[in-house]
Amino acid sequence: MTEKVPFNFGGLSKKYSSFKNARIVVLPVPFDKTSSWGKGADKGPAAIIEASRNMELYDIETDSEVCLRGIFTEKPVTAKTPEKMAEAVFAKTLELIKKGKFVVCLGGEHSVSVGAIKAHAKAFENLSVLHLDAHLDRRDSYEGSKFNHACVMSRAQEIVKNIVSVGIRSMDSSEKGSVQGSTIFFAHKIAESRDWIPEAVGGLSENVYATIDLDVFDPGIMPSTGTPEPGGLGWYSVCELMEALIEKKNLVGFDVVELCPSPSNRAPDFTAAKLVYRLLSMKFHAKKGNQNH
Ligand SMILES: [Mn+2]
Repeated sequence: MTEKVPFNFGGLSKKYSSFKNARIVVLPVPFDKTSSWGKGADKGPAAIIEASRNMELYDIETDSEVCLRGIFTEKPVTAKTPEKMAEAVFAKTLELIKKGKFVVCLGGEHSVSVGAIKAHAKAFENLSVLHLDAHLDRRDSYEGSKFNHACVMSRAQEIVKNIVSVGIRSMDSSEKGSVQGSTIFFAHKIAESRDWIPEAVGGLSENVYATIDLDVFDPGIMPSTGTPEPGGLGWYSVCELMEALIEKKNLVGFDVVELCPSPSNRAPDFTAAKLVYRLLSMKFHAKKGNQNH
C-alpha cells in the first residue's frame, strides 16, 4: 500500500506535514478581487503548492533540509471583500503565531498582505516591513476601495512606521507625497550599484516582516504576474538581499503574492515555490533565525 500524499507544500509525508510537528505553516489566500489588469492571482497558491511538490528538498547553499522542521499547509482562507479578507487573514495568522508557528502567507493579490502584516505587528515588537515590488502601492484608495492591491502599502504604513521598499519601477505621481518616512530603493538605482543591500537591511528594525510581490522579479524570469514591469531584479539579487536580511535581523514571517499562473509556462510557479523554500532554508539555517524565533 502506498501512502496517499496530501496536497501540501513540498509534498511532504505525514510526519513532516502534520500541524503538531510543524514549525512552519503555509497559509494559502487565493484571493483576486481588485486586480487592475491580468486576473488569476486567486490560482496562485495552488500553483505554488503544486510546483513545490516537484522540488528537491535539500538546499545546496545552506546544506540543509528545512522540511525536517515540519511544514503544515493550512486550509485556504477565503472572504468576499478585501476588507473581510484582511480581517480573516489577520485572525488566522495571529492564531498561528500564538501557537508558535512561523507563518508564510501565499497570495493571491497583494491586498492579502495587510492582515498578515497587522498580525505580525501585534505579535512582534517594533516591527518593520521589507517590501519587494515593482509598484509602490501607496495610493490612498483606488477604484473606490482603500483595500485595493494598489493601496496595500498605504494600509501597511498605518500599521508599521518603518517600511523599506525595494525594486520599485512604477508609481503614480500622486504617490510622491506618500513616501515620507519610508525608504525606497528604485530598480534603476539598484541596477547601478551593489551597495544597496546593506543600506536596505540597515534601515530596518530588529523584527522584520517581508512582503514579496513576485513582480519585483524581472518579467524575463517571472512573466506570470498581473502587471509585469521591465527592469526587475534577478533571482540572485533577491536571494542576496534576503540572505543579508536574515543574517542581520529577525525575519518573523513573510508572504509571496501576485502569482498569476499560466498553464503554458510552469517555470514561474516553480520559481515562486523555490523562493519560499529558499527563504525558509535561510531562515532556519541562520544562527540568528534559530535563536530568536
Ligand atoms: Mn506589484
